[in-house]
Order: sequence, then structure tokens, then C-alpha cells
Amino acid sequence: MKISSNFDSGNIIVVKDQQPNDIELQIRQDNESDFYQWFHFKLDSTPFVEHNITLSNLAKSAYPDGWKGYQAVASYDRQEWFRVDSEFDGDNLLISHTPEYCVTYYAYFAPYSYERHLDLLSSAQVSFDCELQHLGETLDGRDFSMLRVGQPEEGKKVIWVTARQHPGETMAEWLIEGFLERLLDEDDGVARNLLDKAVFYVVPNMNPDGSVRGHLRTNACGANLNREWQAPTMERSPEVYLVMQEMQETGVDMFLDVHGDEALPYNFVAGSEGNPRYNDRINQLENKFKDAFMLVTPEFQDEFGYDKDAPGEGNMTVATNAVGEMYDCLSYTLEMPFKDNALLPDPAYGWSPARCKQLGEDVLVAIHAVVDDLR
Ligand code: GEM
Ligand code: ZN
Repeated sequence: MKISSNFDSGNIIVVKDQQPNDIELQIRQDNESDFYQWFHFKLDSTPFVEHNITLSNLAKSAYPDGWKGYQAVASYDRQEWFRVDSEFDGDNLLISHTPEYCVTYYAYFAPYSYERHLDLLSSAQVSFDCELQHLGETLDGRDFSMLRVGQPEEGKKVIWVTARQHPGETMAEWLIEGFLERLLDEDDGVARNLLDKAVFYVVPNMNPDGSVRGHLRTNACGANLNREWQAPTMERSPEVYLVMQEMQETGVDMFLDVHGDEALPYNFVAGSEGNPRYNDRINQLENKFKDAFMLVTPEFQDEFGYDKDAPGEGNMTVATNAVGEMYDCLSYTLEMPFKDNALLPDPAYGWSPARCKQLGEDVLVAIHAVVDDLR
């Protein structure tokens, strides 16, 4: 039996691996950080034998409540990721699984590889009206890339979408894949009408280094990018610095920052109500966006989510708050679950890449509902 993780977004520490029914593993912390929760490893073993895999020391993980009711994902072909029986006892997650093949991959959520990221960028650029732009480089020396969809013309609204500031939240890039497939579909009326009215700047992966390193929440030097939007630097948070620099060139009429949430089994948004400049116009845009989003899909809801920030109490290092304040614009964090949507559960797959992609298509309708009202 062999357990390994030396591959794109791999993360595991082997504690015990002598007996299939008594495997103990732990999760490595993000580099220069205390955060840990993302795991991704390969088991090479005898099929049709029950394997008991204990992930230990989870009480001190980034979001311990994320393990309550959580089911790990597994795959034989690295395409289909299904849920496997997992039980949390407050500190250990016991994964009980009888593999049907010699090699099984396990992960916290369906991985989104760097190669798939490069494929996403390149397939988008060959589409009509899309340009792949190089904003700079990350600390590990990877290209930091953005897609411009539509033509920047006088009178058009400017809509920015960022995803995967937190690299372990791979659902964010799965959503962008669906979002772009529809936005670039020349036969789709919503997409075509949107591109008549707006230009989109899309960063499918804000944190390529953390993604490849198998981090949950930080970049190569341990920076939580979603706490760097007040004073980013090229030395610590070049990913945020480069996006904010580009935003100064383009302006921003709407901002969407896509994430995943470890604990809450719902899709929801978090706004910028705690901003000093938050106002009734923004509040009305938020309500119109949410109403449209709920109309287009029951996968989205507005009952469960983060507590609202008190007026003037917003954390201005957070992207949604910093951009909303700077540009006086509609600015949302969009959250998807690592677990499942409790309102529409799927025991076999839970929240999944396919549902992420569909939500990415659906959110375009919500943007279409407000595009004329953006200033
Ligand atoms: C969250 S967003 C920050 C909290 N926002 C509000 N409005 N309470 C983060 O960065 O902690 C996004 C995430 O990590 O998924
Ligand atoms: Zn996040």
C-alpha cells in the first residue's frame, strides 16, 4: 500500500499506513501559515478491501465546523469525484471506503489543476471577443493572468470577477469555467446582450501558487489574499496589487469575488453593508441582484449566510469591502459550500463541479438583471 501527494495541489502527511483498516494521515499547514484544511492524496492499494483512513488533528484546523456533516470526495479517473462515507468525532475524520480499483484519489473538494487553469485561459482566448492578458508574475514565478471579455467602449459598464483568492476553494474556479462558457457562447441571448452593455475582466485564479502548493487559504509566502486589499505589496501580495492596479485603469461598476465556505451548506452572498460609503443605491442593487438570482435557480438563497457587518464596521482589508468602497459599486462575495446545498442535497456527489458550473451560468442572469442600473 502506498499513499502519496507529490502532484499538483497534493497535500497529506502519512502518520500510519501499514494496515488498510488503520491508516492515519494529517494535513500539512499552508507555507508560513497556521491554516490547514485542504487535503488531496493518492491511495495505491488492494481493491475490494475496506480501508479506514483517519485524518487526525482537525480540531485545530482552519474551520473545525467544516468537518461536521462533511463527506470527503474520491475519484478513480480524476474526472468524476463522488462522496465517500466520512464521520467526524470532533478531532478526527474517519473515511471508510472500499476502493473498486488499485488507485483512488481523495480530496477536500474536486481539485482544479493548474493545467486545467491554463487550458481554461487558452480556450477562452480563442473565443470571439476575448483577450488573455498577462498582469505580472506570482512569487513562485507563475504567470498571473486575466481575461477581458467584450470590448472596452465608452458608455459600457465595467464588471470585474475574481475567483480562488483562497486556493483550496476550487469550487470558485469550477464556477468561472461555467461562467465563461456561457459568457463566450455566441448563441446565448443573455451573454450577447450583456456584452453589448458591459466589458468583463475575469481572473479565474487569483492564487496559482497556493493552488499548486496544496494550500487552503494563502499564497506562496503565507499571505491570506483576502486580507490584503487595504495595502497590497508586490513583495507579499502581488496578486492583489496587480489586480488593484488594473482596476485603477479600467474602473469598476460591479465586483464579484468567488469563494467557498467550509461550514455553511448553502450558496449565498456577502455584501459591503459595513462600508462607510454604503448607501441605499447599493442596497437596492444588492436586492435586485439577489431576487434575480433566486428566480433563476433554487440553488441560491438569501436566508443563510454570514452575519451582516454593522454600519462602518466592515473589514476594509477584504476584497468586496475595499473595492465596493473605492468604486462606490455593487460588490459581492459569492460563497459555495464544500459540503452540499442543504436545500437540494445530492448524497452521491454533494456540491460538485457540475453544480458549480451551472451556478456560474445562472449568475450571469443575475448580473443581466442589474447591468442597466450599474453606474
Ligand atoms: C470570507 S469573506 C470575509 C467575511 N465577509 C463578511 N462579509 N463577513 C473570508 O475571506 O474570510 C470569504 C471566504 O473565505 O470564503
Ligand atoms: Zn475564501
